[in-house]
Amino acid sequence: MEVDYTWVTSSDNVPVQKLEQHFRESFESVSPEYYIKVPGRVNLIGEHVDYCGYSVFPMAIDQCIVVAAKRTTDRHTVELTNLCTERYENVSKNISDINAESLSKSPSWSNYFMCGVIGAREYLNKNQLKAVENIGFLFAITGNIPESSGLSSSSALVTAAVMATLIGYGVPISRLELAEISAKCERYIGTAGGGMDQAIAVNAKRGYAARIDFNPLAVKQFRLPDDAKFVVAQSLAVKNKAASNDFNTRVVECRLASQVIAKQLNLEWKQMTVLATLQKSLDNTLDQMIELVHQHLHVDKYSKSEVCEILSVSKDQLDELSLTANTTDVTEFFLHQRALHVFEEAKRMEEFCKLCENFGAASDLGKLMDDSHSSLRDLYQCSHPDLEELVAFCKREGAYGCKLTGAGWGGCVVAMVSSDVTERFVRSVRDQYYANRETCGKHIDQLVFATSPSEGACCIHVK
Ligand code: ADP
Ligand code: NG1
Ligand code: MG
Repeated sequence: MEVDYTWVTSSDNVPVQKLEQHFRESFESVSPEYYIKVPGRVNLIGEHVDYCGYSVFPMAIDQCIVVAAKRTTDRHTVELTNLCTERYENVSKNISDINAESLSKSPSWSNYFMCGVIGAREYLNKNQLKAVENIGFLFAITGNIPESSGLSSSSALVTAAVMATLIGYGVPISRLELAEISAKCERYIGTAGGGMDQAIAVNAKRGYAARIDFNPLAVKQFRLPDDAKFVVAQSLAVKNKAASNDFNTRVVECRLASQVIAKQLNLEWKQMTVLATLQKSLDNTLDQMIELVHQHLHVDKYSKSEVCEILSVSKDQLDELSLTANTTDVTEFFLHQRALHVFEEAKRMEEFCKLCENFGAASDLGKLMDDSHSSLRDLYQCSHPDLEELVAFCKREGAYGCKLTGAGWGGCVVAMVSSDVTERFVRSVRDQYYANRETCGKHIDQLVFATSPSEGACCIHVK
């Protein structure tokens, strides 16, 4: 059987030919029927605001997850094998044994994939489920998105799993719906994320960054300035977001900030689960929301008892109403700082979009990225010493702006540099920044690379 590999040629180093071979070796010499490719992303601005209901500005990158797939009719199992590393063990599960509750127990690679399988099955109605009851799957996975580095390897994997399952079942879905169900089912792993990663992975267009709005989900394509390029570099510190409660603590702090302000304003505070809902119900501007933060949230940390007292609830009630399963033991919350970051970052995102629309100066865009990073470090406290060193290096080398991208606590930075000097810039990071650092055997081209907006997810059927 002939496979046309040209659809992945833009994704350097994705060994699709090897994947096909690995598939055949793993699954009794049968060949894949179809392939799914889903890209990672870099977020230019609007960091840690999607789960508060605010808009973001990411673009897809060339690095991607690729799944080779075949349906089976003689067994009702999902069989997984992964070419990336031996750490990712083979897994075989009966489809009826996969359930959402068990997935948050461990953020293993296969559990991310199973989130997608469940997400796809939840999309089916009863009749459709009955019609596919004898279908099982063989899946082989590879990819080159640096994992746990803020480039959204997790969402590319989950979204690919949703697509691979729905396509196998022959169930059509719109791109917006696909993004929404992929975001929902990734939460089964335990992280209470927003929908940025899945929305861009599915809706990206080559050559465009996108502004993504939520509630309802909407995607608007944006041209980036011609005179600037974006360079991604790894700090070498990794952070799996589902392995600690740091990410969810931020989500919860934003929720509590919203509810504490709402209570003080005599609003229905239980409904104010995200900051954007509070803003909407007050019909306020972002500047007015910033004012409210200063008026109603103190800078010192809040204890859990203090939050309970303000909201007039017991600790158990607070756990139930506002916290996630892995944040019930958190004892202190920084509400002022987190809410201030979100409202100011939402403003920066709006300014960034306006500048892109009006062909604004690259230096002004860069300044917004710098301010975003400072806020993530100082107010949101999700930077890392290695990220700080890398940001400082990029700024010294002349980047217009530089910030951490994704959730932080490690992972990558994105630097905006003049198109004329991109090659020189990448060379300096490569030759000077990484020269004396332990790079854990990673290829230098994976550590730092210039990137331009890539295409969203696609499926290729083998002829
Ligand atoms: P990211 O910022 O990359 O999205 P996350 O902490 O959200 O980081 O998710 C990282 C996890 O996603 C990894 O620990 C692994 O379980 C899974 N993952 C990422 N890439 C792959 C891959 N190529 N194959 C299998 N699992 C992967
Ligand atoms: P990463 O770091 O790529 O896992 C996470 C969230 C995003 C967003 C960013 C911060 C998930 C799946 N992803 O991305 O929704 O909140 O952090 O802007 O939860
Ligand atoms: Mg992720």
